[in-house]
Amino acid sequence: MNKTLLITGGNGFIGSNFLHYFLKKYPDYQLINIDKLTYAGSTANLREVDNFENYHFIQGDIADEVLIKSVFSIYNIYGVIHFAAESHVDRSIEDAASFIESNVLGTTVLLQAARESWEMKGELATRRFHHISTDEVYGSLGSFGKFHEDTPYDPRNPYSASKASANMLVKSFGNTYGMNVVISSSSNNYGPMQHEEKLIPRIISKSLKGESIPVYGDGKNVRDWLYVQDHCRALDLIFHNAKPLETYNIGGGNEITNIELAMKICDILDHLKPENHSCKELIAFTKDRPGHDRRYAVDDTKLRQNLGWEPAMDLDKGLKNTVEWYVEQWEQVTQQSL
Ligand code: NAD
Ligand code: TDX
Repeated sequence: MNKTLLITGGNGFIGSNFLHYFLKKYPDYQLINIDKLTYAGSTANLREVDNFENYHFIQGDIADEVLIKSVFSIYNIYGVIHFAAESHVDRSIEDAASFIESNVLGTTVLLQAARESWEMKGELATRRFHHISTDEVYGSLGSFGKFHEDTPYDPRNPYSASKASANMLVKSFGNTYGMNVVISSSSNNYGPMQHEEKLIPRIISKSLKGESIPVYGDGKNVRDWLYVQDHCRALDLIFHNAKPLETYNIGGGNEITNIELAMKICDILDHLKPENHSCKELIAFTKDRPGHDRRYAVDDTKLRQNLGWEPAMDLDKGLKNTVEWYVEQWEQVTQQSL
């Protein structure tokens, strides 16, 4: 049977990597991508799959109730995989409003439209709503321990507060209406097509431009890096196999401090572009992010044991692939402007 899935935020970093992966793996699914094309959404990210017969694009806002309800009435949506969100912590610290609008209200509009449509068809318990969430909802760790699926939420910045709110709304639709919802909470993703505002692409682009590379505070905050393709494989397994109302954590198994990560990227860049500035000399410690979470790490034993997933990408190789991808993009742009 041809199934139609609604993907939200497919022009962003993870959504576009997921669409590449899913469109090729499942030619029998029809995928509808709804994306507002904010500053973070890029049509270039989907150039390669744009004219696939099983892909359709709608430019629109998930918080637009009329639009979302009409999507559910026109298409027979079998499942929703919900990526769309304002995703950058620093921006949420500057102004939280768009995070509430897209992440909290937008998620609620989607849940409500899916519920109404699926209830009418008598399929509320069988069709699936998958919310893509983050380990940031659990708060900040000290030197030891990891977040588990049942760790209480303790979001500490407006972005993570909006994602925790969205998670709770998703769970409430499962509990209250018997909707078939699942949540996956992953650690920091990296790989091609990520926006330059995020740490890894920022280090690369600043270095290529010969500009100072800002490392916040003492640079010893720890993140656990997950290659985006490994995340996509986990999402595939979770969407197809998780039980209703389950949460799965997804980790990379690559905990590293920001400064050690910056050094690794600089080593790769200095090797690839020896004619450029020394990347390491561009690193500058700056004022810390307010309320900066110290360490994130997730325990993803449940995903490994129940669904047989494990990350395939080694951090050094993943970083090399990522740096090479950005350097190639950079070279294309600079050649075009000559
Ligand atoms: P991104 O910022 O790169 O992309 C977000 C996409 O959503 C963009 O294409 C944007 O145009 C779209 N969008 C934003 N608001 C919208 C709205 N109101 N209506 C329709 N489209 C809208 O984000 P990302 O890094 O790809 O993250 C995707 C999801 O994964 C988010 O929900 C994020 O919270 C979650 N997540 C991200 C990471 C990470 O490391 N990047 C880790 C864990 C979880
Ligand atoms: O210029 C920088 N310098 C710096 O030191 C930037 C942009 C970041 N940092 C630090 C802050 C963090 O400790 O690097 C770390 C990573 O920062 P981000 O790339 O902004 O990611 P983070 O805040 O950890 O959040 C990310 O992971 C969880 C994503 O942006 C979220 O969408 C996801 O939910």
